Amino acid sequence: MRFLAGLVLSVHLVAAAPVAAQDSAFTRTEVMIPMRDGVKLYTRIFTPAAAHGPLPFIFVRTPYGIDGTSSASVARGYDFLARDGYVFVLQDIRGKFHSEGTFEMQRPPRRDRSDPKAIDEGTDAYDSIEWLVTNVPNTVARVGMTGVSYPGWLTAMAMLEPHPALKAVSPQASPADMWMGDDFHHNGAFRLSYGFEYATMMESGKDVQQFRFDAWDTYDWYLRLGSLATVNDSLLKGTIPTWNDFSRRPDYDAFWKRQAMKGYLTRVTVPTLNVAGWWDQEDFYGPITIYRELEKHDTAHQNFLVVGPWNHGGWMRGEGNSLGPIQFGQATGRFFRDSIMAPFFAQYLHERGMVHLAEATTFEAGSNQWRRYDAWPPKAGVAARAYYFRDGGRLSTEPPPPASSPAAAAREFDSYISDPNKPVPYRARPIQATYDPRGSTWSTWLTEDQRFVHNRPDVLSYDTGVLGDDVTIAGDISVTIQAATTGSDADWIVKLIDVYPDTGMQDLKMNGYQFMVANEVFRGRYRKSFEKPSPITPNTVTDFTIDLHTQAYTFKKGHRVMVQVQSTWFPLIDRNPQRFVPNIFEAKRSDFTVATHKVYRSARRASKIVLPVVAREVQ
Ligand code: PG9
Repeated sequence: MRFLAGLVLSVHLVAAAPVAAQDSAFTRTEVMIPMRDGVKLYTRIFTPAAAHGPLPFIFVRTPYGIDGTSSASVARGYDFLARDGYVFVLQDIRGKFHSEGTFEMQRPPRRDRSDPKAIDEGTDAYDSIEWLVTNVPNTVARVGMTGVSYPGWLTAMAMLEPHPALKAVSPQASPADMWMGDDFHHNGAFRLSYGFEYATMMESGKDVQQFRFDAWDTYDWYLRLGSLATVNDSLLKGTIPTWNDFSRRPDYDAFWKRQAMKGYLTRVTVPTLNVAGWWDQEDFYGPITIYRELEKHDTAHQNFLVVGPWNHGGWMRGEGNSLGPIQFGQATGRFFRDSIMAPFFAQYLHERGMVHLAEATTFEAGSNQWRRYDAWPPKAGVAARAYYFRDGGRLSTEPPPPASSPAAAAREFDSYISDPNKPVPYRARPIQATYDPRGSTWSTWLTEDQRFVHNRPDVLSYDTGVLGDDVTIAGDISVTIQAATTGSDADWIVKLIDVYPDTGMQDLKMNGYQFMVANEVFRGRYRKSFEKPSPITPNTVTDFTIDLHTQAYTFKKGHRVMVQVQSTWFPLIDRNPQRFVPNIFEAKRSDFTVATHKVYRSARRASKIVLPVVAREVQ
């Protein structure tokens, strides 16, 4: 989440007729724009005070409130666009802050298109654009929409059936599928802390309200909750619709599928600049998925991808020289804004200049270089290379040799005890609430040094040893775990890590730093079907294939490639009881059981990570 201006100011009086206020760079006008069903949406229009010719629009819709926006914050936040001359328009969406109507978390597209009064976020964008191009003086009917995360998703919704004046969009960090890979679940594993805190924040009132924890370290707080079956009885009393959806719809059912963008992305309607951050703690799956889905239909070559070394929305603020302690040696955010996003909108809205945007522009951290590709994942110059889990914690391109006997093969595994009552924390404690205004490490947790869990008895590690050459990857990463559990359900969390050299780093804490390059969780019950979970047969080796998504990264000579495997990641992911129950939200306290997990690394039962390694001549 990202508040537009970082501030939420006192409530303004909103009149039905336009109200204009003059401040430095822009003239601000506040209007209530009527939608097709009569609901009115609160909108602020910032017109450049010194504008000459008629100008196009940049339009941002948000559920987070526009009270905090002022001429100064627009001039500051959109400086790189303002230079080209735009009328900026910001709007509270339906049901939030000063807008009328009812908020629905990621309202899906309307079912009945023949009903002229049926609405969705796309029609609200359409009706707003119609009003703007008709009513705002000294403008041209050319509109660009953009936004990060929820506003990014609103941008994507607007492009499905675009108003004719919508000429370009940049959906940034937009979720695409909340059950499969974005804020609320990953592969069906529930993102407990984010899901709980976001749903309560958005649905406790018309504004946004942080849930008040009576603990600074939410690790303890969530553990004390016990089974999630208690949440509605003891805390929420059924008042948070999204929590009710979480708890009643644990599987990938029609509700989650209808909400997901995938099925709607059947054409590229306007030039589209998709933006993602490699270390986005909320929505990385979404923008990559939207790009890929649109790409299938991009006959006119209007669909582009940019991925940089950023956290959630990091490209829109600051210089982007670093993230957490990781250095990139250049102003990656500034580069994106000035050299990609501003020229993109200038081309399509001002019809000025031609950006020679590559199909995919990706930042390769490690070697710290921007790369331009004509496809993502790259189609040429990359070969899949398997790294096998081996004995002694080794990770090797050599597959395990055949064992001397079946009995010896049966001993070729590493095991750990996974105790859901003592889950592995996902970031170093104290784990402050996600958006705790007093401070929270949430926004950079993906860059944290994984040594804080390395060598825990319930975390396995495999590494290549010191690399003699750079290893650059570009494209998709996949993991296969051959594993058995004494329980009947289990989570598998896999982390791909760059281990920095033990000595020689100028910044002393970076010596031996374990930097997570990719990661994912897989909930074992969904290995056969996301719609119909099934128990794992205890003590039976089972194949789990996990998509670790996509990356561009160089593991430098002198570094090591490491993989860590664990079965809890708390409270990011809710605890799997490890005894199969139809709905984990209804598990009893007694269902949470200790299990022994075995990860196999024999010739017949090989566990491995497959990396898209860039061929030397292409590097
Ligand atoms: N990650 C946030 C979000 C987007 C869409 C739905 C739910 C949450 C956000 O930053 O807006």
